[in-house]
Amino acid sequence: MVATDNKFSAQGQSPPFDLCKYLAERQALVEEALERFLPITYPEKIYEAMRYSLMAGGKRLRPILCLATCELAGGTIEMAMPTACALEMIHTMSLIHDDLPAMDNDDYRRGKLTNHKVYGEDIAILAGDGLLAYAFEIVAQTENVPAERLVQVIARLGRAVSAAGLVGGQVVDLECEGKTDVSIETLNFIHTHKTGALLEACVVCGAIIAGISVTDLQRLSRYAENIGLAFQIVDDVLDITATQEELGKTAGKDLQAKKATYPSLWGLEESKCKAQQLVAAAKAELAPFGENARPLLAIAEFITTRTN
Ligand code: GRG
Repeated sequence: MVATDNKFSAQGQSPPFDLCKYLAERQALVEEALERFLPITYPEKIYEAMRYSLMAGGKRLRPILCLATCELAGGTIEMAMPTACALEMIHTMSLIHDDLPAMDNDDYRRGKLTNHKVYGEDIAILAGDGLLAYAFEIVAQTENVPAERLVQVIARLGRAVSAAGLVGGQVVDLECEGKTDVSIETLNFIHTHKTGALLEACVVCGAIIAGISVTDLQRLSRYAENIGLAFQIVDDVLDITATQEELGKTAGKDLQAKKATYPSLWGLEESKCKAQQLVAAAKAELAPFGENARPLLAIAEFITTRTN
């Protein structure tokens, strides 16, 4: 390893970016911070239910994106960690509610029984609500970040989860259930809101915490929009091509429910191709950031190569 690094520095090049190592290190930091933020206290039942889904693994892509953009924009991991954890709490609450019988009615998530299967629907709804509320509290209590930046972050998070974001996307998704004539415009609306809005918030909030310029924020926002849609296209592809073990949730659910997906509109190969084009467009937005953008470039690549 040292010899390889020396070879690259002798040629004036950086060694290849090790995404696996980077993700593993960041995942460990996020797990540790989440553990600290959510100890079990009275009433134990609700904290246990919140922790059951929050600490159940997952790629931790959202907090890692937030940390990465904060560092890219000159901030530190410590500055972004409360917001990174808040984003993971919001994401987890959306998964808990998405899995409820009134929504997607799923039995498995992150390789485990879904929250309502273990704790019942009443507690699962409250566990989601508890995570959502706590997310905003911990952002507001962030230390060593100017209050005006935190206010912007809170506004962005609020919008991302609102009817202008996740909630709106989910509503249109529910409306489209059982329809065979869902247009590509409607499908794009669903996913830019259901999946894209929170991924964009991750990227944008990390950068706001570090005090980025408006122009650079717009660039990162376009990067996020592109990876957000690519992420969902790959999600639809994996629903067809991956196993339940790989996904940690029921595979083939979209086909079974005759749901409109990118592969159902475009076919598998075209969908993969579109995801790659979006990733290329995302990467192009990072050009002005040079070497500092290596983690975000590698994460964009990971979106299309992931297997779960
Ligand atoms: C936010 C108030 C509020 C309500 C929630 C239920 C709902 C409204 C929205 C659904 C949002 C949803 C579940 C979108 C799907 C996003 C998605 C692709 C999830 C899978 O993400 P991964 O692969 O999962 O990153 P892991 O487990 O790795 O974190």
